[in-house]
Amino acid sequence: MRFSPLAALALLTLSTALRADPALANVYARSSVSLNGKWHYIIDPYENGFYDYRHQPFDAAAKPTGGYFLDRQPADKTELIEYNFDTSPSLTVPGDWNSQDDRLQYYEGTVWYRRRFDCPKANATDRVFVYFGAANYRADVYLNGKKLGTHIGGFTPFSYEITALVTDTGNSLVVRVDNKRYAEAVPTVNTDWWNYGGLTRDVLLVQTPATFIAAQSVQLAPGTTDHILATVQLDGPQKQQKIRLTLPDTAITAEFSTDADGAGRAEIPAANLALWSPEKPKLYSVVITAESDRTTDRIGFRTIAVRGSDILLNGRSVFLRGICLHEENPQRGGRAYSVEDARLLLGWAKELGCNFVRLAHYPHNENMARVADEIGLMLWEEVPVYWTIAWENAETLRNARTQLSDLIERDRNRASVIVWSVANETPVSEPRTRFLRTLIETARSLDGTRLVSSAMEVRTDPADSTHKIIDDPLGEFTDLTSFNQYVGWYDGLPAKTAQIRWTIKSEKPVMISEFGADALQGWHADALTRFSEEYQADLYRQTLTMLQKIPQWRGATPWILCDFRSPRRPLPNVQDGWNRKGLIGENGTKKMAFGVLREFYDRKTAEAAKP
Ligand code: GCB
Repeated sequence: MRFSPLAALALLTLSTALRADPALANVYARSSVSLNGKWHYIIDPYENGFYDYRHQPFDAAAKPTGGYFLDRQPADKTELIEYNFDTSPSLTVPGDWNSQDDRLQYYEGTVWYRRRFDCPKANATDRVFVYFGAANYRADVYLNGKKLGTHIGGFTPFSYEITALVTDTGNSLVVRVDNKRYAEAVPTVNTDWWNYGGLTRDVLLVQTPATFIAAQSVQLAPGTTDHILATVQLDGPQKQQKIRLTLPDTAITAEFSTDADGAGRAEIPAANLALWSPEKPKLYSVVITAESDRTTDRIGFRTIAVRGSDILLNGRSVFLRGICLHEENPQRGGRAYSVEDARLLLGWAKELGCNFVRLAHYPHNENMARVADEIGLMLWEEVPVYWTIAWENAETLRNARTQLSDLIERDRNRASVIVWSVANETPVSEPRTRFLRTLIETARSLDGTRLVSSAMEVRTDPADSTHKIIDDPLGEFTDLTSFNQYVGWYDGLPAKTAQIRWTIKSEKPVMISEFGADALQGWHADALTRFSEEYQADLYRQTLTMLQKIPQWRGATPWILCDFRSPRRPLPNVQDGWNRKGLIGENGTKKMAFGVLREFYDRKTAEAAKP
């Protein structure tokens, strides 16, 4: 498809009318058309799509024979001329490109996606948005040749309003996705997971009324279990509206108004709510009706707090029987994205006896939190501030804050989410602590009702390798003392666990955010042979014994539920590109250590059930 210069001019005029895009929270409750499915793609490692045509005599009438699409304004890249996508092959969206095309397994660079669609409007005044669940890492989005914007960050949702650009038929949506790694990016160049590229989550065409409910929060009012605090944000010309909120299964109902900025807020008496817990994951339907729009959601109500060394769920001390998870479906291969994937992964966590899951190391897709709400699992959600980050780069901080805020905005109504984590294993330094404190403040200012933490590191006494000290200065600002420790794997053999002495000054609850050992599923040897199932099972047994000596110990998320792909793991015939610390192998078969942890969690469950 090509645009005449005249059409391009018309688009430029329209673009000045395009406004910043409001958030599209609770998107799955909206009327939408899925743009999932087959998208044509072109692999472009040399960025030829941004070839500067101005250096060539450009004749709009001439049909180019070479090249496929060219950007006529490389400086701001606002105009895209498309050529022959139609003859290119297609990738399935959602889905990472690495597991769909052998040429792309290790690819890190640019791929151009194109999809055509029709968009008949239900009402002439409706607004239209294109919504992306995520694209890793950078996405430049063009509709009908006109640039909509650029999004940075591989795991958070974004949308663009296309009301003024979209036509009833024959629209062309082009997305350039680039998953190159950069030192100043979040995450940085160094990680221990596969850098899956592409349009990895749902793409939706969303229609809303002219003024619509752009964001809402419906949660227990802080410090209470009998009041709901509701906030609503309208977007559109008709900012002042009457809002009605109801929980149709109850007598709870409230009316309030939005102000001149479209913001509304009400504290609503809500006696006798059944509180959400992993044992009884009660969700209420919540209906918000404005004069011009209506949304529904299913929301659970619970409290989470820390008192001394205890984590209190609905006022009762709880032990977090957890496990870590990467967003990967080991059986199918590639990134997980669907409700079915969430049911598979979280179903395994349930089978393990968990009441808690750490979604490492970046925001997982929204289905994970929704399924966790439904089946009863508490969650730790995290942003990819991992290992080393450009701590002194202001743009890096802005990027990390945006990823964190977008995650909080997306999942703030999910009862399952109890912890926002701002980082993983970041070596202590002043600039790093300053950076992470800013993120902690961001999380607290957006959501004062959840715990905030970070997976910290252990320090070994230089004079005694069995003396472990937890004194990361960041711990002063987090709600939990959470740290990763690998005694018995990266630090001696499992028997060393029996000698460990801990110095943990803080009284806060200790949450062991990682421990573990690699094991190749199906490979058996004695308990001292690394990579055998026996070694891993023994490490689990001995580590659990060691941790019970920590008086403030209130939970663990061992590393990790399933084996996952990682380019850092090349050991032939053992790793073959997989991190083998899963309790479940790459084919979905459970290893011996799965049983060890399940037994321990069953005991913990039985203890908790005692009056
Ligand atoms: C860690 C990291 C995790 C790694 C794991 C390992 O400490 O937090 O991302 O995958 O160790 O297997 O070494």
